[in-house]
Amino acid sequence: MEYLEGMFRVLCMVLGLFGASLLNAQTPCDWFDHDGDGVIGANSMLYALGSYGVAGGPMDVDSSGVQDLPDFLSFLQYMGYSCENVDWFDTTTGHIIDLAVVEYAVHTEDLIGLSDTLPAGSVTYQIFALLQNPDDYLLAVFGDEDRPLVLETADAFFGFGSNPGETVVVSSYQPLFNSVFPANEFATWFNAGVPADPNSAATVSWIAGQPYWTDSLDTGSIIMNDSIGGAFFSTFPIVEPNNGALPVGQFTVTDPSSFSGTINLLAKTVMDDGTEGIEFAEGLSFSNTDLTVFGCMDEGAINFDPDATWQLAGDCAYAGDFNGDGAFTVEDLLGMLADFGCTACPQGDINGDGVVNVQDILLFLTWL
Ligand SMILES: [Ca+2]
Ligand SMILES: [Ca+2]
Ligand SMILES: [Ca+2]
Ligand SMILES: [Ca+2]
Repeated sequence: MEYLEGMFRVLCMVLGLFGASLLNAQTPCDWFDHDGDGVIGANSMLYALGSYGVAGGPMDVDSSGVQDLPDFLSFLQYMGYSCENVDWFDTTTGHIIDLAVVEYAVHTEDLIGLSDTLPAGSVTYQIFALLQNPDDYLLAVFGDEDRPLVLETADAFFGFGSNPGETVVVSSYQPLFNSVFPANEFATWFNAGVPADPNSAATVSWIAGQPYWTDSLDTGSIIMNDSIGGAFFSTFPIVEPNNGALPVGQFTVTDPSSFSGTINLLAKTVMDDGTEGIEFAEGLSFSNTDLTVFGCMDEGAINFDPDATWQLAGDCAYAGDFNGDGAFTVEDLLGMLADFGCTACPQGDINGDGVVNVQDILLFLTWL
C-alpha cells in the first residue's frame, strides 16, 4: 500500500513537471505569430484587432475565455519583434513614478473651432507620465472592469470624439486647421506616449470592447470599465531617449472647477542589466487641484524657476555650457565667441557682470 502511495506521488510529480514545462513552452510567438513566418508584424496586429472581444478568440493568453484587454496588452509588448530568442519580458518596478498634470493654456476668450466654439473660461491640461529611465517608453493607456480608466470634469471635454474637428487620439490631430480654427489646437486627445508632432512616424490608435465607450450622453466623462476593456496605444513607437516625461493626453475642460480621474499605464522599460522589461502602473490618480510645473529647480542655473515643482532632463542651463552636456569643451567655446560683446546673454556671461567680454573668455579657458 505504502509502495503504491509512493508510486502515485512520483507519478503526480512527473505529471506536474510535464504540465509546467508545457506551459513554459508557450512562447510569445506561439501566441502572437499567427501565420508562423517568424515575425510579429503588422498583419499580426490586424489579426489581434480583428479577434478583439471574440469569445474563444485565438490569442486568449490568460485563458479567460475571451480575447480581451489583458491578451492585447500581452500582444502589444511583442509587436514588431522577430521570433528569434523572444521570451516573456520580466517586470520592473518603480520606473513609472507618477502622473503630472500641467496647466497648458487658460482660455480668456472664445476660440472658433471646426464644429464647436471653445468657450472663454476653458482650460487645457496636459497629463504626463513621469518615468525614471530615459530609455523607458509608454506602450498603452488602458482600462477595464478590474482597472477602470476614468476621467471626469464638471461640464465637458472639448473636442473629444469622432465628429469633424474632434479627436480621440493625437494621430487624428490636423495642425493645418489651427490658423483658421484656433480651437483645433486644444482638442482633447490621448497621446499614449507619442508627442503631437505632425512629422512623427509613430501613431496612436485605440481599441475598445464596447463601441460607445465615449458615452455620448455624458460629455463630462471618459470611461473604460467594461469587461472586455480598451486601450489607447502606440504602434511602432519611435524609441529615443526621453527627458523623464511622456505625454499621456491633452484634455480641454469647459469648466475647470473639477477635473480628476484614474489612469492605468503599460510601459516598456530597461532592466538593471540593460535588457528589456515591462511595467504596469494601475490606479494612478490625478486632479487639477494638484498641478505640476516643469522647470529648473537648481538655484545655481541661469534659468532657475522658483515656481517649478518637477525638473526634467535638460531643464537647467548653465553659464558656459552652451550645448547643455554638463561639460566645458571647445564646442562651448564657439558659443562664448558668438556671444562676445553681448549684454543680454547670461549663458556666456560667466562672471555675471552683464556683458560677455575677454574676462569671461579667460575664465572659460581655465575650465577647458
Ligand atoms: Ca507573423
Ligand atoms: Ca483573455
Ligand atoms: Ca558643454
Ligand atoms: Ca562677463
